[in-house]
Amino acid sequence: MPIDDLRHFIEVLKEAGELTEVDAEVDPDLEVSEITDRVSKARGPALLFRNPKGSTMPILINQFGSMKRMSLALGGEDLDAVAGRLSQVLEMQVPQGLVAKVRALGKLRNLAGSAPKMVSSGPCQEVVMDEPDLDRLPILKTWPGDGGPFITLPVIFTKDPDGRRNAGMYRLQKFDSRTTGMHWHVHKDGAENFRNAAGRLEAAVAIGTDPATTYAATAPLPKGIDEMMLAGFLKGSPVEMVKCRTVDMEVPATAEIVLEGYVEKGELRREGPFGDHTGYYSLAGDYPVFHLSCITHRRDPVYATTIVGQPPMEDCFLGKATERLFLPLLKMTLPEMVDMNLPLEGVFHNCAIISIKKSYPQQAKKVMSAVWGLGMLSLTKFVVIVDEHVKVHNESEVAWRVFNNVDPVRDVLVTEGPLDVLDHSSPTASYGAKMGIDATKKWASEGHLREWPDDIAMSPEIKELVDRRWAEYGIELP
Ligand SMILES: [Mn+2]
Repeated sequence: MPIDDLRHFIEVLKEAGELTEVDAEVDPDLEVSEITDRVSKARGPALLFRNPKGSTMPILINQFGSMKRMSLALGGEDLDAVAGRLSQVLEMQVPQGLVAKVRALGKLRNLAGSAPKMVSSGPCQEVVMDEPDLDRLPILKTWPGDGGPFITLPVIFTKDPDGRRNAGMYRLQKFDSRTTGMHWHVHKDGAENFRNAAGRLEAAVAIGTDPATTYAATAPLPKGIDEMMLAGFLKGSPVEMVKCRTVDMEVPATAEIVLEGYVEKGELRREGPFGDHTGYYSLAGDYPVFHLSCITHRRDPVYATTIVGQPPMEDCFLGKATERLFLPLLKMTLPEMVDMNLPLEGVFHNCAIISIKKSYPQQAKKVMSAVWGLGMLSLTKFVVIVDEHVKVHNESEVAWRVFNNVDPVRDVLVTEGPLDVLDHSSPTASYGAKMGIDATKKWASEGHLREWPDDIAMSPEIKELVDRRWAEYGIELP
């Protein structure tokens, strides 16, 4: 059964033994963060704080914080299986022959069936606040050096000048009871909608959406593709949307809390610092101001949030879901690609390890160049290429291959281009140097002047012999 709202997901987590409820009073000012950080680092459960200090709204945090919960969030299926279904739907090739045509029609229906659906009313508007008042929400201050409290798991809706919707996730620093920052990075669709807006840009923020919708807002979809369609596909039923009350925007009907408002061209305010997912504070900067015109919510709303910091944290698993779901799509552009690992320590923008089936000289460098030109992957700082048989998720093996297979003069490519805005290592903000490392076996046709040695491996007959003999002795070998 599709998980249609956050409450349903809380039940699913409870049944799976993946939720701990906390009745003690906890302070949204740093205390929730310290508890969650420890639980996160120990790969512990999701947490529902029922009595946050200063608010009547319970806090749900760490809902995505393991591969198991990430998979439960998307319907309980293995993520590679979800990826397979997704790539079938998004594979828009010209049909060849009748059978392919019929199949393609089926796929199109599948995609259309995932489109969001307008409904006339929804629980997210059960309660309308007289005056928008953010003080009623248990918004966390997460680290001591933060510029204030931040809303960290919002699904933010804007429209482009043609009326096409975009959903993204950008942190919102609470400035006062009715204004926040709007921290959309320059490379994100929300920021582009703002650049293209005539003056005022309306926005709506859904907090506490069903987990597929929350995930979809973080997915690196090409511009113009509705994240709500992906959400509908992932959860197996269309996302129901209701019209906002004060802005021309639609929001998921079952969201726990909705903030409506606008950002104004030309108005910037200092935002940050913020203890970020890089494990460092992202520096304060000037960002647009989100003015609230209305807050609606469900009766007894649950406030969903997350904390970021030194990995591993909850966001690592949202990123891992993207790594798995988008791999088949990447392979359509890069058919030589076998597998990809975005290691947690690289916080997604800083490192991609990719295995390839190499068929011609310097193919590794071709793949690096492609990565630096592909959507949000283009921000990747380090790209490591290994041969097809190397297990990219075994980082010890990858390190071994890199340290032993690389001639730094020949096998390293240094270039420049856009970097994630959160990168602090570059002397300039939002762009800088990138490095590709070709750790594949080098061929004579790639100018390798000597013989390349084989991997050491025991012969299969001896392996089989040892398995058999030692089983007879009743001794278990590793
Ligand atoms: Mn988008």
